[in-house]
Amino acid sequence: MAAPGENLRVNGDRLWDMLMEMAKIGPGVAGGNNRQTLTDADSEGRKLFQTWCEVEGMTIGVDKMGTMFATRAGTDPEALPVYIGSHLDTQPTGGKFDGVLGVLGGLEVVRSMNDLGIKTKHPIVVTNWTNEEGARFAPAMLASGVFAGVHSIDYAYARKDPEGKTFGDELQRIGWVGDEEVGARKMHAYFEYHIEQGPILEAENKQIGVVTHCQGLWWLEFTLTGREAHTGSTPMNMRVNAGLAMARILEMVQEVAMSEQPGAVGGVGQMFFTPNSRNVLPGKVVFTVDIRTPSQEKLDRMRAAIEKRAAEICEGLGVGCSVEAVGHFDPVTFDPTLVGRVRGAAERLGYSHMDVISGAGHDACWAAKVAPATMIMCPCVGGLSHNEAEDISREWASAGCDVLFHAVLETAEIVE
Ligand code: HGY
Ligand code: MN
Ligand code: MN
Repeated sequence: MAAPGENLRVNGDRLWDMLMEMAKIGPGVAGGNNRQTLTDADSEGRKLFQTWCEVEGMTIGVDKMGTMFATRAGTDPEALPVYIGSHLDTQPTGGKFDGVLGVLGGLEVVRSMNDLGIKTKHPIVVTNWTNEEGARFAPAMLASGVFAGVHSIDYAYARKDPEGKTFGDELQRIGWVGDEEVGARKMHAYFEYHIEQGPILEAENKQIGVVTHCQGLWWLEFTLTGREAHTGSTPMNMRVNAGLAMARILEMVQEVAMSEQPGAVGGVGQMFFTPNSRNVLPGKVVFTVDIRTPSQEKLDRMRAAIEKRAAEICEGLGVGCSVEAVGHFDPVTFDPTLVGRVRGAAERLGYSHMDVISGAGHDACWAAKVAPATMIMCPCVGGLSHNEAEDISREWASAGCDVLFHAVLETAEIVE
């Protein structure tokens, strides 16, 4: 395929204005966003995205997981579309750019194509995946997982949030249950543009991350059962202390991850004590261990070690222990041809770049199971993400979108 001329660029100011406009929906308390999946704020963000797409002459399809597909027609109706996707849902204390940059960056590519009157053989479809974050309903990347055949839609609809509300009911409540069968769409290729969410690109002073792989992940949800008792009058030797067991397991997870350096992480972001009263020893503790590494061998070894040692810790304290894997994907290798187009676009455009492995999980990880897929990354300030202070520069945002523009045009085949 002929590569586009190096002078083709997106409208960076327009992209930035869209990002700031979307950031007004579901504001956080510290400058970021709390636009969690299937909330009213999520629905409002979806409507704004739909309006912007329709202004560009795109047609909107929605599937039964609520995922949105905005299509710009190609010249060959038989040609499979090139998809550009990411997510508009955020963490409870999320930033303005995680996921949103990829959806609105895709829309900016279409707007630039419209400005320049560019026609392509393959249609372009900009996608907003439902529940990428997995913050409210585990696991993460739920809708793209159903699309890729990893989860059934019944499993997805039954997932519950901490208040016991189900995914299916909440999707119905906000009025975003579409009519398309999930996964019926076929892709010619899939691109995802995303902030790095780590410190490497900024530290190496690179504008573009050429993403070759994504590390694998396990989310292991532990349920520890102790005995509720008075924190004051219960002698230490009579305690069945699930809280202590949890603390020792967290320390052990840190130790296991450190023993697998370099290139392995492990930690806990969420835990629930029951009854969660200051002067009652917890009868139940529920928490999710998140472990990740690009190495399949390390990933499996870490999971086995953590589950074995957690059982030993609990046995020693007389605490009940059960574990359920509530999230998983193996390390992902992205499509070398598409990765080469991203690298070639960065070079053609004169942007500094380096190959990176994605530390965070993305919908691209599941898209890669059903189509050639890859990612493009831009730096973020201090590598910070999943924090309301998440920040990027306008220059970084538009440089990455220029690379997306070129890689997509090369794949969708410009028609003169
Ligand atoms: O967990 C992740 O890596 C992503 O942010 N959902
Ligand atoms: Mn994301
Ligand atoms: Mn995220």
